[in-house]
Amino acid sequence: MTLTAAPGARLAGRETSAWAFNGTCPGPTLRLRPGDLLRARLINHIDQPTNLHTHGLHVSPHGNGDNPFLTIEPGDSLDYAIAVPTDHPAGTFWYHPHHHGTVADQIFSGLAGALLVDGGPAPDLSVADDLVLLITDTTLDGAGRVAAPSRMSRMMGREGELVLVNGQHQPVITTAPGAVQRWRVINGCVSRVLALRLADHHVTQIALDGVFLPAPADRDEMVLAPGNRADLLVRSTRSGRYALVSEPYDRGSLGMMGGGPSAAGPVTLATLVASGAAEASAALPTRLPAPSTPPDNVSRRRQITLAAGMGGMGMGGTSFTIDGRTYDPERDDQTVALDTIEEWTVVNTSTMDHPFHLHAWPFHVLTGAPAAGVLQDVVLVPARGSVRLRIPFTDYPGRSVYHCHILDHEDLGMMATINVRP
Ligand SMILES: [Cu+2]
Repeated sequence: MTLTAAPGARLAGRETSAWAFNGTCPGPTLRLRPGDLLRARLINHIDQPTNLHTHGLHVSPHGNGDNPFLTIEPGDSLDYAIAVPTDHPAGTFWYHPHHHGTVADQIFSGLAGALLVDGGPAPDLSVADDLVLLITDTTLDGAGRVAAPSRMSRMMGREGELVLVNGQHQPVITTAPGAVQRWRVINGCVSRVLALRLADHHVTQIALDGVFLPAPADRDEMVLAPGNRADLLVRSTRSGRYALVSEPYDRGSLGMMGGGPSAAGPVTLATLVASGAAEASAALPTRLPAPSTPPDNVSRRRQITLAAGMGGMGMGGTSFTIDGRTYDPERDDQTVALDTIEEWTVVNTSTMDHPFHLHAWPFHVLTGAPAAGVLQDVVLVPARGSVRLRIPFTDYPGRSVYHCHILDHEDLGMMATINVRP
């Protein structure tokens, strides 16, 4: 397939100069199966370098694979070949550009899409609808241009005035009482943590970051850091209109930059409208495919330190570092032996939360954040806290990156490299 990044997206019902993949925001939903080879030609018709990241896929970072070091200059194209292993989890992933320095700008401008892996072990879900809810945020000016962030908002991680679901502002989702819908919710926001709540409902979470949970879990509120995904089963028992909102979430703040949640109240994302003849209430699954358990033969432990704060670089000099350094693509920050298990303690010395994301090699959360019991790829590291992760590096040699998924922080240098060597 071909993916063309170019201006001219329709967003929130308006013609804009935002960017789109293949003319739409979000871009086309890519549907793959374990064992597939994704051949994608990315054509760059925007005015800055770009590239492609298949977020959450456990695939090779090498060559023309899921390689964050590639650069596609304006006017150029690149042929990606991404082989999905036959044992890949079937679930919800997404894709977006990952060219260091402009990742936040390009996603804020509309470049993102869903990537679903079908097939593989899956529960028997008799759902009436299977919906992707790719949530992004942006700010448009009166002329339909995407607003540039202030310096302060880059420091805190920009949040857009418009929170969109599949490029639409507060769309309506229709259902029938009793019917079960699967919602594949993707937090594609540059910096915004979503704290999802559906009025008068609890929802049943069945997967996190594309992997089925050990058991279905009832949720009143579902917190998703930027990059996280959750698959939810939603069933309305009665007719009515129910708002899907994101509650204010306090990510903390840096020094004098003002604290508290960025939004004063809940942000309405969509409305679920249940109407019509009631369907026989479909059963929710009680069992899900058996999860992988954290392997216990740890061969090496490391500490990774995320820091952000007022540096010594003069007035307003704020640095975003990992282990005291800003990103350098030429440097190997961690060298890992292929076919080993490692345990990483990710320490956050700053006064705001940072979502930690490792490409290509998903991890188990052991302590410090809710342990989902499955491999995941983004974990919110709390302010002045730490998380302990167990990471199987049992396949895929190659170089890739780990970083803060507040993408403004990543662009400001809060990223580092990992080299997994045979
Ligand atoms: Cu951060």
